[in-house]
Parts: sequence; C-alpha cells; structure tokens
Amino acid sequence: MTTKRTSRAVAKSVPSLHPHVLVLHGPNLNLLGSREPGHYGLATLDDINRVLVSRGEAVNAQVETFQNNHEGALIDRIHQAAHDQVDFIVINPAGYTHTSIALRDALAATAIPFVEVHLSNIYAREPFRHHSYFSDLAVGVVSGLGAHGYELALEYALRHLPNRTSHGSQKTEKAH
Ligand code: CA2
Repeated sequence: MTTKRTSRAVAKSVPSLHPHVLVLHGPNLNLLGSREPGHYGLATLDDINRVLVSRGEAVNAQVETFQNNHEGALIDRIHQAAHDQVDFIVINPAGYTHTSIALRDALAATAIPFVEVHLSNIYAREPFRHHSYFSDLAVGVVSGLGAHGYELALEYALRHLPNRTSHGSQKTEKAH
C-alpha cells in the first residue's frame, strides 16, 4: 500500500527559513494583571504576548504563544512544537516549575533549546520555589525581571538561533 502525502504534509516537513519561537505560559498566568501585582506586575498576558509577537514580526521571526492551566495540554503543545520544527522555546512553567517531571521529560525528549522565565525572583520567595525541574536542562534562566524577562529571553533566542540558508544548511552564529 502506498501512502499519498499531501502537499501540506510535505510543506510541514520543510524547515522554514524564518526562526520559529514558541512562548509557553503555565497555569494561572492567564490571571496576570488582575491579582498579586506585587509578585507578578501589572501587565496582562495579552500585553506580554503582544510585545513578543510584534518583536518577532519586526525581525521576520514567527513567534507563537500558548497558555494553559493543564499539564497534559502543555506537554501536547511541546510535542507539537517538535513536529512543527520550532527552533526555540521560551517557557514560564509557573507552578509546574516545582512539581512537573512530566513537563521536564517532554522538553528533554524533544531537545528543543529553551530559556526558563519567571516573573518573580523565585530564590527570594518560599523555599519550595527554589527548586526547578527545568533549570539544569535550560540554556538559561531569567527570574525576577518581570515581563521584561520574556523579552530578554526572546532576544537571546533570536540572536543565537542558527541562520538557515535557502539551501537548507545551517550557518551557526558565533556566541559573543
Ligand atoms: O514568577 C513566576 O513567573 C512564577 O513562575 C509564577 C508561578 C509561581 O508558582 C512560580 O513559583 C513563579 C505562579 C503563577 C501564578 O500567576 C498568577 C498571576 C496573577 C495572579 C495570581 C497568580
């Protein structure tokens, strides 16, 4: 039996020339801007996402955002990212930072490089927030810089992603 591949399926397997970054937000971050501004600031999640997407547009990068309150949905989105050939992930795992081996395993399995972001400084808070299941796998961690932390993580991703040529090969930029 032969399998007919649709042009859409073929298109999906061809890496885009434009960097593709996925920004993932964990549970309760949909409440940003409405409660606990002392810890998490006044910006809403929409405010944060708008800035990130428009920064992507300015440099011809695809920036997608996704928030969910359920561990499985976040894991499924990471699997989808591998399928979509996402180049880099910026993730605030929120409460799952301190509990989720399953989410850690999903990131490890897909091997997409990621930066871990926290709005608050998790080391200046309760001891149970000092441990992260993600930090040792992350390229880096930004914690305590509020919404600006997401922008810094995105800038890092855009600057350090390998430049793809139209021939499909990759030119790796020198780290500075
Ligand atoms: O500082 C961060 O970004 C955290 O990842 C936020 C998590 C917390 O469990 C981590 O320890 C640190 C909590 C996100 C809850 O977000 C809310 C936003 C507005 C109002 C209430 C909660």
